[in-house]
Amino acid sequence: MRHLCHWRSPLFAMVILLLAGCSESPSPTSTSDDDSERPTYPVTWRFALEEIEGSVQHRYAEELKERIESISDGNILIDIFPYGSIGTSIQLTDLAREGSVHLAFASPGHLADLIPETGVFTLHFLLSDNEDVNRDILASDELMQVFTEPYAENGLQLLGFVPEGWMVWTANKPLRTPADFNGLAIRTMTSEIAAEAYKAYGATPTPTPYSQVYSDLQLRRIDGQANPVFAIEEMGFYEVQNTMTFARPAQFVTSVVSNREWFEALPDDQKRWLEEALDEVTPLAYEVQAELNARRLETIMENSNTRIVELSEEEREQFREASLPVRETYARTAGERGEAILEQLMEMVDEAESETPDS
Ligand code: 6CS
Repeated sequence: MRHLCHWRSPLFAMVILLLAGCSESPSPTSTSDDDSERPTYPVTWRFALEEIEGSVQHRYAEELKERIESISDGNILIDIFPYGSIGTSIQLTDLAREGSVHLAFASPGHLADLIPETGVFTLHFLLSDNEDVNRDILASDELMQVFTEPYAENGLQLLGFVPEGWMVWTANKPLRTPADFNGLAIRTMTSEIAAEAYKAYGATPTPTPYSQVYSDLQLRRIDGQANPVFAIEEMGFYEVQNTMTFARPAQFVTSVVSNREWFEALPDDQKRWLEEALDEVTPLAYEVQAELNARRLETIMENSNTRIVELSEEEREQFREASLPVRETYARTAGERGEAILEQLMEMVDEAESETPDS
């Protein structure tokens, strides 16, 4: 596994104190359009990642940093905090909500206990099998609009959704049918709805922070986990699992967020720089994930004897059927607004697929 520093340490506590108290950046609420209150440039924005260096999120953050620093003529600097430097996904979301970091990634698999509507992205066989269809839906203003309020109610400004590739199951055996999950202790992301997806297959879901997955697999405290290929490679999960099953149950979707008050108080030029940079980075991130997922599968195959299992459409269909009741669980927990989002997403997928020749 690549370097991952541990945050349950005095160093972590110190970093949090530094973030909270000793910044040269304006506090999230201190900027204004009034010239007399304009920040003294350069201003530093802190961007917290749920993934380590070299990951999709890291590449996204580097591209954003390059663009912001260039559009702003060096007036805005971005400090990137890769995973392991300041906390787990849930801790990063808390830091963004309180304004200690300005920007962060917040993946629905962890976020859905706080914002139940986002749990829709943990549902299996909901989005299209066509990744381009999913890319366009996830980048659409229509989808952004329905999620803006649920994020805002929790102190967050939603800045975009980013797909990071198909979830791939790893275990020490192929997972060809729901029966293969029977009693399997599978690590899931930490929200309840993320666990429900695997309960539906008869598994024993074990919600666990990302940083703990490698050691839990190694110690046989869990039997399997799900993540995109790039993550399986960079986190070393393939070193402690012998089989990867490609069932394409769902895309790994994450969201980019900022502290809401900070975003609303940004001077117009800074807001424009941020929005312009985000618009440029989103399509690029899609290419980055495709390239990283393909290249890292080769790395895994070169460096190990990992068995690769690709499910047939008939095999996938059994999982699709078993997954459907979880949509009702989602609708119950995410309420009326969540249910409306689920229906809207299904309609968007149907419509986009009917307009896409090869889907
Ligand atoms: O499995 C997880 O928890 C993590 N997986 C990825 C690909 N990104 C961040 C997330 O926390």
